[in-house]
Amino acid sequence: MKIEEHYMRRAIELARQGEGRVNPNPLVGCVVVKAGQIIAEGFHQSYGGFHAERNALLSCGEEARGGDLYVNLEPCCHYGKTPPCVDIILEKGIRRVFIGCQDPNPLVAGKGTALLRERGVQVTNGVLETECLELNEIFFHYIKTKRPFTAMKYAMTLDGRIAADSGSSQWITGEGARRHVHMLRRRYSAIMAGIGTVLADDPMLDCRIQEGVNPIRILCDSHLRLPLQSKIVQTAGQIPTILACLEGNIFQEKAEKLAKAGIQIWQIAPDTRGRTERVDLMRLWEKLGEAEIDSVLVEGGGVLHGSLLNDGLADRVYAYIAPKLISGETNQGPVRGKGILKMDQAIMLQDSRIISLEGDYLITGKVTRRLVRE
Ligand code: AOF
Ligand code: ZN
Repeated sequence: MKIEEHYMRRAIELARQGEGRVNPNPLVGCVVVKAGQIIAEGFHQSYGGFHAERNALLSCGEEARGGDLYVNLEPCCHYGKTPPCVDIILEKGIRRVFIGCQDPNPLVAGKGTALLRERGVQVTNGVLETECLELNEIFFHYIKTKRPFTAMKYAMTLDGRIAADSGSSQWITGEGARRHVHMLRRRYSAIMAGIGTVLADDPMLDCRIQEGVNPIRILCDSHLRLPLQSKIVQTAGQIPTILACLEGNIFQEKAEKLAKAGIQIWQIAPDTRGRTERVDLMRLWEKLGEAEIDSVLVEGGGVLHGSLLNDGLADRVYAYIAPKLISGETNQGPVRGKGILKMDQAIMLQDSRIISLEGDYLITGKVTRRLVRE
C-alpha cells in the first residue's frame, strides 16, 4: 500500500467517529504527519463545531511547520460557522496537503485547492478517491439534490421471503447481522417504516449500540392507523418521531392524541401519479430535505420499498440474507411495487459487495437509475 493511502485510511477511520453527529455536514478526518510520524489527528465532531483540519492543527505548535496533512475532503476556504480550514493550514506552515476528494459545496469546489497552491502548498488530489466518495455519499447527494439520500434495508431468507406464513419475522438473520443494522442506523439521520411493518412487528426503530445516536423516526401512515399503545407512540417523548399522513385526514381526534404523545403530524398531498390513496413520497422527500434531514434508512415493508424504487427515490440497498429456506405460496418479497416485464429492464446495482456476518450475508450496492416499465 502506498504511504499516502495508509494515512488516508486513518483519516477515513477518524471521520467515521463523527457518524450520527454531523449531519447534514460531511464526515471528515485529518492526520498531520512529520518525518514519518503522525503528530496530530482530528475529526469533525459535531454539526456547527470545528472542522477536522482545525481540530487536528489546534493541538500543533511549531512542529507542524513543513509537515504533511491528509484529509478525506478538500479543505474549505469560506467563513461558515467556523473560519476557513485553508487559513489554519497556511498559518501552521503545512508544506504538502493530500486530499481524498473535492468538496462539491459551491462555496468550496476546487477553490480550496487553488488557494493552497497559490500560496505554495503542494496539493495531491484523489488519494483513495473511491473510498472517500462512498464515505460521504449522503453529503454529496443531499448538497446536489436537497432531498435525503435513501437506503432500503431488509432481511430475507435465501428464497426471498421476509416472513413465515404466520407473519412472524423474528428473527430471519442472527445477532451479528442485527448488530450491523444498529451501526447502519447510527449513520442515517432518520429511520422510516411503513405502517404495515409497525402493525406487524411493533418495532422501536432506535439505535441500540454504545455511543449510538437515535435517528429521527418517520412513519408512512396515510390513514393514521398507528396504535396509541405501540412502542413508537409510548417513546415519542424521548425520540423525535414524524408521522406522514394524507392531508385533509378526517381522523382529527386521533391526530390530536398522537400529537399530545409527542408525534409530529405531517399532512402530505396524495400521490397524483401513482396510488392516490397514499402520500406523495416525492413531496414528503422534498419536505424532509427542507427540514435538513439528509438521509433516510427505510426498513420496509415491501410496499414502501416498491414505491420508493418506482418513484426513483432509492439510492442504496442493504439486503441482509440468511442462508435459510422457508418456501410458501403467499409470503411476499422485500420489494413490491410495479415490477418489470423483461429481465433486461432490471436495475443492476453498482459497486455491489458482499459482507459476511457470522453466518449471514449482507449485499449492498448503489441504485443508479430509475426503474422504467415499458
Ligand atoms: C472541511 N473540513 O471537517 C468539514 C468541511 O457550516 P460550516 O462552517 O461547518 O461549513 C460546512 C461546510 O464546510 C460543508 O458544507 C462542507 O462544504 C465543509 N465541511 N470542510 O474542510 C471539515 N466538515
Ligand atoms: Zn473547513
